[in-house]
Amino acid sequence: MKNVVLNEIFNEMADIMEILGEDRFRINSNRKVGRVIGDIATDIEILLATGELAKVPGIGKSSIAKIEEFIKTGAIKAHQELLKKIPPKLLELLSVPGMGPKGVKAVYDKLNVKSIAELKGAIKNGSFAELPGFGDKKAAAIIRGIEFLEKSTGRIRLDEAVGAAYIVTDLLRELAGTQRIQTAGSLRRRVETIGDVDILVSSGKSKKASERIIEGFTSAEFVEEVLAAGPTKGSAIIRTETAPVQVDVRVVPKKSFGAAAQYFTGSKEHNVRLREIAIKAGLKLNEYGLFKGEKMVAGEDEEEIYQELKLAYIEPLLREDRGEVEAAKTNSLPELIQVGDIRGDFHMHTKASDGNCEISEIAEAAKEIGYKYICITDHSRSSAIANGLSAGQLAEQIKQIRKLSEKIKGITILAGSEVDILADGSMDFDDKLLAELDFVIASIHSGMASPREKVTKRTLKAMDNPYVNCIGHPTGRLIGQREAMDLDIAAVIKHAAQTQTALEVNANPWRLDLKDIHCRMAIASGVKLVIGTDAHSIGGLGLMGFGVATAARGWATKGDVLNTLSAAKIKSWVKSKRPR
Ligand code: DGT
Ligand code: CA
Ligand code: CA
Ligand code: ZN
Repeated sequence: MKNVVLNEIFNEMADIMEILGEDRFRINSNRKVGRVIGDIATDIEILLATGELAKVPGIGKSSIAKIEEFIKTGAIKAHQELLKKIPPKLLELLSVPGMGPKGVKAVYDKLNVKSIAELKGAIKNGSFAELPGFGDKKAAAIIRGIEFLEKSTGRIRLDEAVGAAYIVTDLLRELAGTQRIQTAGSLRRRVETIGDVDILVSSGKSKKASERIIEGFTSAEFVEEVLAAGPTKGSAIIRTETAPVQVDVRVVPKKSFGAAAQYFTGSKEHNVRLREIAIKAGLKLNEYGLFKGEKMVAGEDEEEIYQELKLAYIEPLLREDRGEVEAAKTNSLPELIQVGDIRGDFHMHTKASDGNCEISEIAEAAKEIGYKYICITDHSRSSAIANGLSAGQLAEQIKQIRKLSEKIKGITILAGSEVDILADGSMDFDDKLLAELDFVIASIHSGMASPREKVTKRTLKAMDNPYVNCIGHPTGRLIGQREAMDLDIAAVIKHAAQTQTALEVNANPWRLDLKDIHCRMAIASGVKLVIGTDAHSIGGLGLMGFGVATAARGWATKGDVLNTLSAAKIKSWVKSKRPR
């Protein structure tokens, strides 16, 4: 669909004209065309072909000619001409939070600033702050904007997005006229990183109600910058505890709420497949509903859309066009694992290593969640910075755990360890001690930058140990901070299947390791997954949902995940790998 890129081109033309100080009327008209195109859900090529585009308010003859030109040639001459009139890096200034076309025009005209680098210079030498209407405060805000831009890849972690969505939905719930609220986009699909947060709200019939909701959102105290505000859509950067986050709020009519939820949940690729199915069935699917001619056949609830397309309902977690549409046709979708299926948590740290609570405290908290068991897995001695336990300390801890597990009723405390895999692939503790444990996670915490062959061999060798039950955070990545090891994942999965070793889905949103597609590969090879929160505090136990969602995005069912078994079954599973 060319709508998105056309929306960008018209906006860019308006921006350049504004920077160049051209005619106000023509600037506004381009901006309006951009916005209208951005709001249209139907493919603009179809609208053009059917002549319907001429009927869309706000798009005049000359704009239609430009759109036609773009569809035929892939470019618009007027746009190319405008680009030639400005220095090549000038438009990058617009990506700095707080810099709009007016600001860019001012620094370009008066200070001859042509790039972000030059903007930084102008702020440092004080000339920026001296511009009329700017000042020190504005200069400081722009510097923060540049720093943010330099730091960010533009995508945020899942937990940051969840936090931002809470802030906004809490407000929306308070606003009069709000009926239903639904987070959509990549956040609803629980993708490992999020570009922006999408939220849908259904409102009553009146236009006023919708405007009030958008107004309420864009004027909220947590809003740092309003990017766009229209009658049914608002887009803003909001402040959160960690990072600035872009949030898009759309108000949709009640009768279209399900269709909008379906459309804006995406993914784009999934939507394209659905639209094809609709067309084949002589129907039309867009964000307003599923239509047969003029008649709406579904729209208020998402389930109806799938039903009317003769598909089983597809969970948002699966909507990536990775085979889910085919499976829905033949009613062979997996029954995905859910948080409610989880009976225990396998990975957590206490005060004994680098955690911040006692075994008894974390056990009580786990019991509160409803778990039947937990496994205490403090670090081993080689993880010195994480205050790893010596062999003697672990032996003591095992005794302590046995006593506590007796004493605290209603939950079983398993004795485990997160044992370092040493450089040669051997274990940080000897087999005799490992044999005393109920469950052993083996993890790499050093030498992660080593070549592929080395890190792979090291991991395979660890799995050969009959006391190793699981490889912790197998690739070692930290999202946005550290690359994954260059691991031969296929080899690791194959060996895990051969050695009856589970692979961890580390639920910490910094890790989500294994990631979704690797979970799917593991499951296909019959490898069991273990979901561990890697909690270092009581609150950390609450991260389980991220791990469950990641496994489910890899099509995991209850049977693929060890956490759904009873403690007794876990013990017999562990026993079956050990020498008799
Ligand atoms: P993100 O924000 O980059 O993490 O990813 P999404 O999936 O949230 O993408 P976003 O925010 O651009 O759009 C939200 C959803 O809206 C997207 O998943 C599918 C739908 N959507 C947006 N643009 C288009 C489009 O041009 N065609 C179709 N079919 N769907 C679109
Ligand atoms: Ca999004
Ligand atoms: Ca969005
Ligand atoms: Zn850990």
